[in-house]
Amino acid sequence: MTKTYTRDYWESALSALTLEGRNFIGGDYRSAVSGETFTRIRPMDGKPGGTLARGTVADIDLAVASARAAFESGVWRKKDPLEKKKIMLKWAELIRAHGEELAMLETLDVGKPVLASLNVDVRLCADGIQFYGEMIDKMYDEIAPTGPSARALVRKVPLGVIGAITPWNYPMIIDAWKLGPSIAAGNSVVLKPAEQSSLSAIRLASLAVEAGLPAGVFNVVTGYGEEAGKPLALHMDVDMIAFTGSTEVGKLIMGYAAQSNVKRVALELGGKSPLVVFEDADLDAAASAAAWGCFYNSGETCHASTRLLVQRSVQDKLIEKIKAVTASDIALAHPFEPSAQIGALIEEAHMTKVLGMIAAGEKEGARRAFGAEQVLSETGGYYISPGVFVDMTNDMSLARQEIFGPVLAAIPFDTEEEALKLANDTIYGLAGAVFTKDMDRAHRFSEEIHAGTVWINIYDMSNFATPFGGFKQSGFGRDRSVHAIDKYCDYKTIWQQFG
Ligand code: TXE
Repeated sequence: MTKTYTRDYWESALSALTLEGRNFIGGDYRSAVSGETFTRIRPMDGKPGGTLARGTVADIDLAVASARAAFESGVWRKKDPLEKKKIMLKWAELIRAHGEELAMLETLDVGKPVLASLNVDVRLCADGIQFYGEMIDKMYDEIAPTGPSARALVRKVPLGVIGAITPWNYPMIIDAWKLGPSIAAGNSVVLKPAEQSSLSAIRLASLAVEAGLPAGVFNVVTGYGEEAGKPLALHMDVDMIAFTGSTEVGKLIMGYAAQSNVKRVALELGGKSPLVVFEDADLDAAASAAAWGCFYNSGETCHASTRLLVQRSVQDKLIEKIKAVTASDIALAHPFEPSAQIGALIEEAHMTKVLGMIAAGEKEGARRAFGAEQVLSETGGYYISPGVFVDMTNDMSLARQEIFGPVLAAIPFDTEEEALKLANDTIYGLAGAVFTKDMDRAHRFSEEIHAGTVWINIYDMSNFATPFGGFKQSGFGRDRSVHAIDKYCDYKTIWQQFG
């Protein structure tokens, strides 16, 4: 029987919840070495949320030492593969079993509807840990062709200590994208979650230990980017940084790696993804995809379909349909309301930034078709309604900058050639989509869009079997799929000469 969730249900669950905001190092909770904390303000109502350890270099040093000791001891990497798999699968089960609690933590931090946290974020986090757990006893090494006088083993070995720095838009999902493959490969991890969204990461770490993951294999240090993220990326004993966040900070991470120990780097950065609609497309399907693709998670999605390139002849009709879908399907409400499809933005400063970008866009001549206004201000939270701007050109700021709010920029085109040029006229290359009934054109076009993922007649469909990541300034390295394991490993040749 499916459970009915009401706002009252979540309110009372919240009052019973203990918020743990300390670091998790070496299998245990630890206050920051400095003793300092900071308070998270809840985006749904502007009230104080969890109190978190304000981690700095001293905490990073402790966590890296703990991760290194676990790695060197072999307590995890040398464990029987079947045993390791069982632990990862148990961890995934515990995540599911604590789904409501984790969903609540995610919603308190991020402001997204709690049912989305439960049905999407928690589910995909558990699925991710399970996916990589299941791989552990199915990974084979290679024997190179050498001739009969020698045997060369090509072993895929873990790198050592991985630093993961993650953002606030899908904390649990993105954490799982880093934790699953890196831990499955035998590494130890120090995770620095975004300062806005650390609660779920701390709980994931304690559940991992409960599942049997040895202490020190997965550590969490909370804190600000400059204070905790930077020392992690600069650390001489960290072998790799797996980062998801802004392109600006991604560039800094590359610099830190170069300035320290030439650690490896994988970056999943921003986007300004085009959704291209030709006049022969199914406009209802395109409208629904454009609205959900851009507005889901309040537009705080790196691969959001923020640029709508639409053939001029169907522009007005499509915008009307997007307006209708948004009004009927994408309810904006307090995150505990069962009807809510989207909730609050991450924080007041971000809401102010998004409103500023909207105002600047209007000054440049972008015309508001609907929405994109601050709403529900009486709640104390940070809400912007989904909105569309029309009469745009691709050089306007709303079409170029990653807004990370529910704002869609509609740009008309006349020919296929022009559409392709516009689609690729961006510094980013994370995702894109094409809507047309002409399958030759769909495939021609999807081959030519410079992006890590291209959808045909749909938006934002994926599963764990598909790699995710970007071209150009959207970064490099892939999360998800069996290929994600590769970046947490290296090849080692062991040559044996006979006779
Ligand atoms: O990201 P940051 P912010 C984009 C989006 C958003 C903008 C700013 O456009 O509006 O970035 O968001 C850590 N050394 N994306 O400011 O700063 C930080 O603590 C080491 C796209 O939150 O990149 C957090 O853990 N670490 C994106 C993580 O980096 C540092 C998701 C991301 O924060 C650091 C989020 C430093 N000097 C934002 N400075 C996506 N690709 O999905 C910060 N951090």
